[in-house]
Amino acid sequence: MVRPLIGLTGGRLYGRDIVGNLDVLGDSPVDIFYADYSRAVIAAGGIPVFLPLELDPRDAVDKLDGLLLTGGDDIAPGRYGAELGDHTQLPEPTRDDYELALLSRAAAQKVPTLGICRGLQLVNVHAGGTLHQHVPEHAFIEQPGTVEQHVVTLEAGSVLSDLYGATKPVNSLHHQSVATVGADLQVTATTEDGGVEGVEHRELPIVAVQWHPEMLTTAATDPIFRWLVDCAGAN
Ligand SMILES: [Mn+2]
Repeated sequence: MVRPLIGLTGGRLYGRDIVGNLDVLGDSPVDIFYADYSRAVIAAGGIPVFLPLELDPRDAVDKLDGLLLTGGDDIAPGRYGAELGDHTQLPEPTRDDYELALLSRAAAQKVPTLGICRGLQLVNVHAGGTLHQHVPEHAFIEQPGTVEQHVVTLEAGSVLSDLYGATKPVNSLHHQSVATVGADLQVTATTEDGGVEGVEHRELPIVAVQWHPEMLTTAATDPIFRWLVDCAGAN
């Protein structure tokens, strides 16, 4: 079997952000992604491909079998009609533009897509939904990402319940969350406090989770990466 190509999004730093770098490289862009994502994709049988921000999103998606929208900084609130909140990070218009365009192309081409954390929020904003800009009670950023912080309840009959069963303990490293749900999305994972932790598109192969499966100790066998790779392989 040919291993499917899975595109990974990431962030951008500069040489000056990297400890010990040479001054001459201070203004040089450095594209980054967390290897937990690529490791999980490899373990699930896929070939991860990093997607640089300058790559035409249509060219990228048309070569890919699947897309993984990864975690990262906050989406600019203007994307969902809100003002910048006191606790919201400054906008990164290039990454927002790029990932929204990737998702548009993936949806148009029915390319299987998994969103994680920021990726879930992006799926929701892309569908016209909005975000709560600060939910500190879900931001357990002082503890390792391997620690399960709360349980999510999965909607019967959904992809997520097929993968995990009725409930699942998860980590929680996010300070934003879904407020109003976008068009054609179904909420399929929730917390006791009413938080949205998983959404699925009603017609397209798009699944997104608010937790970080790639950081849990079970990452190498987490069925959500197998779902992405299997759907991508069948695409
Ligand atoms: Mn949470």
